[in-house]
Amino acid sequence: MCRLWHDGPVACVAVETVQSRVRVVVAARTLLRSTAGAAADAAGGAVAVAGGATAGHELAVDLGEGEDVVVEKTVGVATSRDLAISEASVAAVRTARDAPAFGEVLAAHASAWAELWRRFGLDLDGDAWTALAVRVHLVQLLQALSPHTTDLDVGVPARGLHGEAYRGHVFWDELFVFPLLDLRLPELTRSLLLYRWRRLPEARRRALRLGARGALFPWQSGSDGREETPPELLNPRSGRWVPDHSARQYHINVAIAYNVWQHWQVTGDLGFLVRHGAELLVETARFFASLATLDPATGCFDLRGVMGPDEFHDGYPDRPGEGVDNNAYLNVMASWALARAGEVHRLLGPSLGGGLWERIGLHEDELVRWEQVGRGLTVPFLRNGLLAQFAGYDDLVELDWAAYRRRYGDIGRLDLILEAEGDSTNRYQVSKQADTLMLLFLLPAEEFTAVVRRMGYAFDPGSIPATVEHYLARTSHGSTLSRVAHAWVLARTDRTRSWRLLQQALAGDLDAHGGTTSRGIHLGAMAGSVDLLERCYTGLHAAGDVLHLNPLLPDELPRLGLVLRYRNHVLTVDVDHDELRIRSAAGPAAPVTIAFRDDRRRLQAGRSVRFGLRRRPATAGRAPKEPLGPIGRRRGPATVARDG
Ligand code: IFM
Repeated sequence: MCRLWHDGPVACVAVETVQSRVRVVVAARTLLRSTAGAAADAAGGAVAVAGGATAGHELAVDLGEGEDVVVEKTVGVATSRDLAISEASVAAVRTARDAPAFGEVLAAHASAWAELWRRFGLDLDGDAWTALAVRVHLVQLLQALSPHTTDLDVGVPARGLHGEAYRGHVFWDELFVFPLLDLRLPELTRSLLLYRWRRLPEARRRALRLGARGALFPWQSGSDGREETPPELLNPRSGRWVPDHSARQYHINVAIAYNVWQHWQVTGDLGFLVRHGAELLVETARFFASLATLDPATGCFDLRGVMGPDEFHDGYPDRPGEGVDNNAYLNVMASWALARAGEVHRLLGPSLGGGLWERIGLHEDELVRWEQVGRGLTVPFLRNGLLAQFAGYDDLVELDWAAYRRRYGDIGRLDLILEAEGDSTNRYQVSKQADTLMLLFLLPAEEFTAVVRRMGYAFDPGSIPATVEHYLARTSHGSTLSRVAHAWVLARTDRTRSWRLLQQALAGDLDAHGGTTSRGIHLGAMAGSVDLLERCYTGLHAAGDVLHLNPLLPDELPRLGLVLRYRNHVLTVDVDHDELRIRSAAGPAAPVTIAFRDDRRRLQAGRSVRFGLRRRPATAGRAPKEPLGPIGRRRGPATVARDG
């Protein structure tokens, strides 16, 4: 539907989206002004016209020689989903008609951006290119997600609002976006989490279709949260349509649970946890608990037929499309999510949570099952003792990376290259993007170690650097998210390589040559690369009631300044290679605890704390080797035989 008309001096166009029937109205006012001051007739000079396929203004102005004329066009936009309006056309026309003159509109715009920069700015010493790239990323992020978004029922489209790629669909990319927003504009994260919460009924239906309980969020979705991953994708190299099984990426649930937990840790917003967060945690955990199957041979629980973030393996070579078994990232994070759901259940208890537990029919025996499954999920290991991406990963063939690089140059999308050769990535030890290493992207080494040990494995955190090298050598970085995650996991062991990967991540959409930026920016990588500077290089981590910082800036970054929101405090964080300074603005926030390693201090609003930092060797910051705590069931690195 498209309607064109004019309402007095305002020219209007109304359109309606085909399926969802959202009405969008654009109304324009045009003013003419002679710079000589002798007023061209503003109202009479621009006449609104509408008809046929156009709506606009006809302009007539008499100008003397050497005289300039200013044409000022102001547009009002309204949609049928806007709040506090009567009807979209009425709202758009009134906005355009009553808008102040350009100077005033510009001043309001500049002041809104100044406020955004106060909220989102990063003060980077040293490298002008990095500072510029960060600002470009933040501008793009704020085009898609801003304070305007907080009142809307919207999610995080993977390619922003910038292009048609992925049809505007929402994936798991918010996992790379929310941590930044939590510390800058937490009310926005809350609103984006509510977008997921409102779609729980659809996610429950999806879980049910798989014969499971709880909720399974869609891998790709749009307006109503139903699974919308297209069944096939076109390989432009071969011209063939190839089946797309990526909807087996049930780790989408992990992303949502993790974001709920982070939001709770950073904001301490109990109201959010009670009303929305707890239900998301419980329903996502419930799904994993019911999907898990007990293997009588090992006494362990398995998650079978899944895909990890690495989209190169949708099954074993002889069973393509059927998913793989026991993806380490999924199993460990599912265990983590089950533990968080149990923790929230205990925390809210019957007084705060009673209504919810009753409404969703949560029974004691489920809590027992969460505990059993959370502790009993299989963690696969390679024959060399390192974590395996999934069961049977090292039965796959090693790729000759050098040969493929020589032949094709950019081999990011090895899946497409191999398919065009009549081969498949399913046969090889290759990853499109961080998969196993996502564990170290999400969990600090100490927490990761504790989770795996709770699952009964005598895990040695000293194996982490070798694990990082193992998977980095087998990753093609076919997703822009990959470099962000890898720069993160290298930050403590190889700062130079971490910085290099960050620079590549920052360049992703800036050097659009040959890329897909013309079809939309990569929102996850954009926000994630800024978050890397903010949280990874400062070692910032909110856990319990403590804000931990453990900065280790790369040599290329002499100083970093941030302004963060944490538990109602506005914190100015200033860090260089010698000192960490944190000042809390005066205000009503209750004191919080800030920790630099073991040094914990209370910080009141209006006061500051300082910590001296000692330069450490490049390997510092690894999880300490602790003696194993009491573990009920202890298993050595499991060798998981692959079926079929
Ligand atoms: O969500 C990502 C996925 O991890 C890799 N392919 C692109 C998706 C959308 O950004």
